Amino acid sequence: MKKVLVTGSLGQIGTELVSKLRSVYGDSNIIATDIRSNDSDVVKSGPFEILDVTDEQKMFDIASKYKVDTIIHLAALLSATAEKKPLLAWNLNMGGLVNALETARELKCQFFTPSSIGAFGPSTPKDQTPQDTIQRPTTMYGVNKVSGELLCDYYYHKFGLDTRGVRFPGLISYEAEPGGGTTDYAVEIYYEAIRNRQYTSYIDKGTYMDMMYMPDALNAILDLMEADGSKLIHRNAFNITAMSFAPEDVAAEIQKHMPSFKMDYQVDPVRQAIADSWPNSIDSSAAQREWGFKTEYNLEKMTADMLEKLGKKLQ
Ligand code: AKB
Repeated sequence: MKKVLVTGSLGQIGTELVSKLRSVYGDSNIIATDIRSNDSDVVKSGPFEILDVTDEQKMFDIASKYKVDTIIHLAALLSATAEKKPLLAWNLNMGGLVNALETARELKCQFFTPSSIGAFGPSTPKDQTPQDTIQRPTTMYGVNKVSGELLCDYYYHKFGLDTRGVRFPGLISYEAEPGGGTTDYAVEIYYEAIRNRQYTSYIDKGTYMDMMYMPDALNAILDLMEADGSKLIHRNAFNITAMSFAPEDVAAEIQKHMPSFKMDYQVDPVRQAIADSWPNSIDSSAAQREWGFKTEYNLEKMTADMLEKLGKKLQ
């Protein structure tokens, strides 16, 4: 039975991951942490501690107090916010990661942290981006993600720490909204469709990015953590994806359920430049081969589920 510390538990991934982990490993075995608190299930349904991930001593104290054997480090600033506040992004994203890795090393924990399609840049092959390829990102977030991938590899080779990770595409979910990402439009569009039957996209038509529905992302984390470590060649930065689409594709899919839905564009140059520097679609065959990565949701199935679940939530 695992005992897991999760950082950034009140974020988009953390909110759903904590509840999934609690259902699998038991409420008291999942220690949720975040820099803030609220009255959500994450805080109420099991152990919860306030943690600023730049405070290494506090992270170590919490991990020791609960005798955790696994750390899932999610706390980070996303791409668009990191571009607005690059120094804060460096300090939080890299400082938090190194503190989490050090805590894991001292307590001999298994370790997971996500990388992102943001770890690629304009000189990376754009279509079916290979697992191993050129990584020269032009964003602070991308610099953090490439550095993080290398740092996790380093802790594995140098200290034998069982580090694991994936490169997430844009994640779409209805429980907690993302914040400060470039792919957030693909979540906002569903909220606005239900609320106003209208969405103004800050990402231009024809801009393709990889995406994934949250249930597939959560299964990927659990599957990779449970996978046989001896079979993992790429431990820390597996390309994973479920679909690749542009804004007009998701609008057309929503219109199948909601014919009156309309979308127009008001392109945000900062987020558009980030999106333009990322792949159109990535190749996830290494993840499929090494630990059986698979997905259930394509754009059609995800849209039907999002509109139904979000519709109920916003009623
Ligand atoms: C972002 O847009 O910053 C994130 C990501 C793809 O890493 N959703």
